[in-house]
Amino acid sequence: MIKGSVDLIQLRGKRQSVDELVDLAAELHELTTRSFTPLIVNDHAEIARRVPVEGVHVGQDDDSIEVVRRKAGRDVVVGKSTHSLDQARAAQREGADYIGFGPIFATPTKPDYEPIGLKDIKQAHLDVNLPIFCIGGIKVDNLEQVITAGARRVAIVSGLLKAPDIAEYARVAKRLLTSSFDIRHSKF
Ligand code: TZP
Repeated sequence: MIKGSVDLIQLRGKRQSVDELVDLAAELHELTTRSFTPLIVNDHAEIARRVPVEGVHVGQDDDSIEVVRRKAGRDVVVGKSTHSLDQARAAQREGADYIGFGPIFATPTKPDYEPIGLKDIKQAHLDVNLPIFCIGGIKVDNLEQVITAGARRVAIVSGLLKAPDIAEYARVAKRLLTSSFDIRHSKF
């Protein structure tokens, strides 16, 4: 992923203990800092106390943003998962630095969540003045649809992890996102 120039990496280990995640985060952080890639840990703010990761990401049922900041004990980026326009607006009011927005499509990585589809992506960008990462079932093959629906940033899990060449997959995804941005902001 680093070779493919992803913009940030999230460490997500639903089955690991906090101690295991601390070890993993420490090992990963040595790699990510070399390329100035921010490393965000999922769910557990206490990891940010023990490892100099750049951020913590929490879900709707996890600690509040305020508690995350207190537990981290230092200035970290805090992101929040949102699954509707209401939750997206609430996360901004709560003080999130960025939000995840999805699942856009059905995905085995988050099987218990109803996909929200493409329809609210544009409105989310109008209502929420934060970086918005569309997530859920996004692959290189459907990325153009997601971009056309208004997405500027995406988070990809299984698409990347299952790619035969992860670096190349990341490069292709980035190219699609950047070229659409260039076209939208072109004067011609
Ligand atoms: N939150 C909403 S969907 C999702 C998370 C963590 C999973 C995304 O994984 P994938 O494999 O890219 O669909």
